[in-house]
Amino acid sequence: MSSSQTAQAAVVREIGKPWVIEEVEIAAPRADEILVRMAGTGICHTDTSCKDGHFPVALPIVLGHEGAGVVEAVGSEVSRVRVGDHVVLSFDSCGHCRNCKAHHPSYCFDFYPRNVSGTRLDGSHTLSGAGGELKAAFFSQSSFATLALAREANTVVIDKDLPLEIMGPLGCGIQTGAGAAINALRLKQGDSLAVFGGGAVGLSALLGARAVDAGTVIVVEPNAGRRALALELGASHVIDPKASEDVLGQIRALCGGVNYALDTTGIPGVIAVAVEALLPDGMCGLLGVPPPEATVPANMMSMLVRGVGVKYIVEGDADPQEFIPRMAAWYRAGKFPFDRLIRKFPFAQINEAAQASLRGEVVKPVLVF
Ligand code: CXF
Ligand code: ZN
Repeated sequence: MSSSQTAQAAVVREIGKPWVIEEVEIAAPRADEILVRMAGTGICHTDTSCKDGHFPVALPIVLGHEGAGVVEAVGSEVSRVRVGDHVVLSFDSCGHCRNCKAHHPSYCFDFYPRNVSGTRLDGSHTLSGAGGELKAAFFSQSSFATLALAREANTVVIDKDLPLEIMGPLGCGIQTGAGAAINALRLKQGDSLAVFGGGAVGLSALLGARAVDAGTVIVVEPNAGRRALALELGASHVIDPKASEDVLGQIRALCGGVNYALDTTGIPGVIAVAVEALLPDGMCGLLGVPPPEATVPANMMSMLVRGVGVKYIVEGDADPQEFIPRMAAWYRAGKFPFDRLIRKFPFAQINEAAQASLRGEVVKPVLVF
């Protein structure tokens, strides 16, 4: 494929305004790029945060970073991915910095330029539309479009018998939650975990904890439907933070405290409770996008006497090439029912899908093409 093609893409032209589906021109794949025809793509909270101005990106931009589809063309230097392959697109990484070499690509020293700058690393644009060039290459994909350009590093080949339309969220939201529990916190059989926020990331942490046979898992979530789903997916206990002033007291009453905590809310007051709920040698992982001015609200003396820690975890500290097939295998074996989180919407209903998720009616919206 040596020339550009026409595609349909959801464009953000103004912060806080709805996505508008427009005709765009997508560049032909370069030697190290892969052109993918989208089958389905998840909406992650980060996409909505970018659209609504809570996470800064240059405009106008095509977002989308949980794509799944069929490979339509590959550049001359691509060796591992072939035309016709079914793929999940994840985040991009350089492959040669200290952290990439150690198989921690989500801490790639080039993570931000490769994933959120809106252009290729050399500053060139991959999409243009009415009025000129568009920011795109979001997570080296911009998958809110019928066609996406990816790189070998963020393209994961999956088996053709898997339900391609719903596989995209394994590339970010589900990997972020499950990976945080499994790769970053290294939850072991019997370990206890408290998850703050029962959205897609929090419930994926629960799924991950169950896949590795963790012990008590408590989900703290104000939405009754999500609490009910958490129980169906194997939570030991759920807590409604709106019904009680004392979530910390409730956690202590249930199990004395937890080995690990994961915050998916980014809310300082919630994080303060998560850190206090830790038993000695515990660790609290932070996953939520915080308000820009927020600082970590932890009492250092209280942390010292228990020897506990707090750490931001990016993309579940996962190597997508290894972790996505692992989650897919668990799914096939019935040990990781991530499809329970998903509701499909036609691509044209991208705004309705995002709204339904923000209202708490849908955990993980997936746009299908
Ligand atoms: C994002 C969160 C914001 C920083 C980049 C990674 N994770 C998933 O969407
Ligand atoms: Zn995401």
